Amino acid sequence: MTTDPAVHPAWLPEASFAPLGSRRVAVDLRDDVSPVGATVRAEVAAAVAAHGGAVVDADHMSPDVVFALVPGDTDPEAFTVTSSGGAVTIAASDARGLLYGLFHLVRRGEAAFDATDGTRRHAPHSPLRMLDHWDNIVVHPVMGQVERGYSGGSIFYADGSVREDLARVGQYARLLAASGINRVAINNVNVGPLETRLIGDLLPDVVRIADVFRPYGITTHVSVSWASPVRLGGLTTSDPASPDVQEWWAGAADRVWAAIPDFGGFVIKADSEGQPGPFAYGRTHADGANMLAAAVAPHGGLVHWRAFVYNHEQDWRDRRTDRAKAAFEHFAPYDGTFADNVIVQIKHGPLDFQVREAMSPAIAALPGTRVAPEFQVTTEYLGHQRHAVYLGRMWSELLGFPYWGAEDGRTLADVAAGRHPSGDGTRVGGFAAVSNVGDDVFWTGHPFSQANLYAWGRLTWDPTLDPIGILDEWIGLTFPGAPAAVRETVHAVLDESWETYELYTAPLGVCFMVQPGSHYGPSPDGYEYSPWGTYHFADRDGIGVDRTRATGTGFTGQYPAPWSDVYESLETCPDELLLFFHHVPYSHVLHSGTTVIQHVYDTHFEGLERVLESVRLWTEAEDAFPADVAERVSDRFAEQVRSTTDWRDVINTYFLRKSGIQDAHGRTIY
Ligand code: GCV
Repeated sequence: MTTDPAVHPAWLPEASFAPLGSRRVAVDLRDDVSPVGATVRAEVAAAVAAHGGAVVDADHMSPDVVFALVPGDTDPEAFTVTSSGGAVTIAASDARGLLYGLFHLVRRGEAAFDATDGTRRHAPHSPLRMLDHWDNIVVHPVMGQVERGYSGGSIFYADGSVREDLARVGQYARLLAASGINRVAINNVNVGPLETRLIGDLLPDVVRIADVFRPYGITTHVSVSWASPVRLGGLTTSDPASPDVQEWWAGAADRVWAAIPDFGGFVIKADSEGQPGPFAYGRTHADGANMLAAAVAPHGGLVHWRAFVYNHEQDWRDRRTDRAKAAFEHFAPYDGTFADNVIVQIKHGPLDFQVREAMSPAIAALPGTRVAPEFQVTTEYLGHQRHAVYLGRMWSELLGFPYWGAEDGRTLADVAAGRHPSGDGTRVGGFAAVSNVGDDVFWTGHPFSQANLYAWGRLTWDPTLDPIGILDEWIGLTFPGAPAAVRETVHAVLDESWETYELYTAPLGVCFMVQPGSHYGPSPDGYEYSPWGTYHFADRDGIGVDRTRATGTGFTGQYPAPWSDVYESLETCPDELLLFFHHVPYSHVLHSGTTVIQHVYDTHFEGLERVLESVRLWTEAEDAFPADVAERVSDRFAEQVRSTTDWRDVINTYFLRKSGIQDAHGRTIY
């Protein structure tokens, strides 16, 4: 719990502990000796020491707050809050529940003690709430220390090895526990030769990291290379059918769990973007996943097997291949065959974390499989934490997507919790997301991007939370006691910032109009003639990808009803996904009443206008913010304005030149 004063405290500044720390607090953990129990005691002791309260005996001294271990609840992370006459009791069957209860009190502040009398149980939506770090031990010549990281170096690694001093990881663990995250994968899914050794001779370093995460209820996972038996074990094959390979993995698992008995398991990216996998041996992803699963099963371990499998060496001339179809094609046929301890981790969209793309139909196609939808907290395609973009609303919309229509009501979040309409209710998965944290003093590059990390944790705990309410919590915690202007300004800048980003970047569900490689800034044809399979097919007459069954790639057929028909038909396809599913002329009239081309112009002008308005509001209020935050945010806004202007002019000019159709309002396009 030692915090480095040089590092921004994010949503746990000392002041947020005042309501708890100024009270008389009893901690009744019976004979619990768990590391998390020790954390609960230490957090309470530190809070009362800092804020004038006291640790008291529950039986004799009528405390204001009681933390009590009470047997009964089958969910070790759940807790109940009982309010009675201004006093509050947090009860849980496990210290982990008490820790979440403690952070619940911190989050609620004084309001927790004003609550009307009563008892309420709080429990997480699912038991797997994971962050994946794409951190490399060795700095990658192109991707850097943290792949798709925009927050400096890695908090885990420096100078080619695991950091000696992991205090920063401890602070991170505390922040994550206070938001609801309970698992972290510590290295990139693109696993290099050195990183492969994390389950070999570098295992003692993983032990050290797990030791730092454990007291905050966070389980450690490692990304492994499919080629480990060859790279580490000296075998000549990684064929999952080979008894030698099976034995090697079983031995590797034995060694890992002997060193870290509560280790979480392996994350794996196989046969994807150049990573090795079972295809090389003519095996399926089910063969591969189940072989690994058998190795870790005796230890209660999990295999997070990623479904991001597609052909990245596609010929753009070949119109039959549609990258969007790949995950479904590779995984749906094997539904029901994955072992109980395999979690198939599927990106929320069928392409790659775009600002707007359709939902992945693969997520709905695996009723007999444990599924974890994967999200990106780091903003690879959403402005690299240089643009102020709050993602809570986007995630909330995605998590609430009714895969079988509004009448059925079951959502993406329901599937993650095992509530698939054709499932038996036992296939409980969870959530995963790529972290946005680095060794930056603000953790996330843009100070406002902290709100995304916070929101991700909160939504994994309860996907039905109001994302603007979560943002409000974050503001209150991060800027305690700040004048009203701070709250108002952050809301004004962030509440609709996802929609704003969509306005000034790729329109109507067109994807990948970004600079190849970096994925920052506009490049409408950047991926148009590339092997990556991400095309929009703009020509002089129109734009969009025909993914219909009638005339296109047939992707719409991967959806359950009603979406298979809703997306198939031009009449019913929602405007925001029109170009994801259909190729239309620029003169096509949207449901909104405007044409495609005019929509492009209007939204790109509006997007920049909105950003300039945000900057105006920010400039008026920046003095109300802490000086270090103000300085960083102002720098980021300067870049956002430059970049947004670029987006507006490049996209508008591209479409004017393609279509030859003038802007109806005669604005400047180049
Ligand atoms: C870790 C995208 C990113 C890659 C990333 C990959 C993945 O393609 O650009 O950097 O690799 O997704 O999710 O595996």
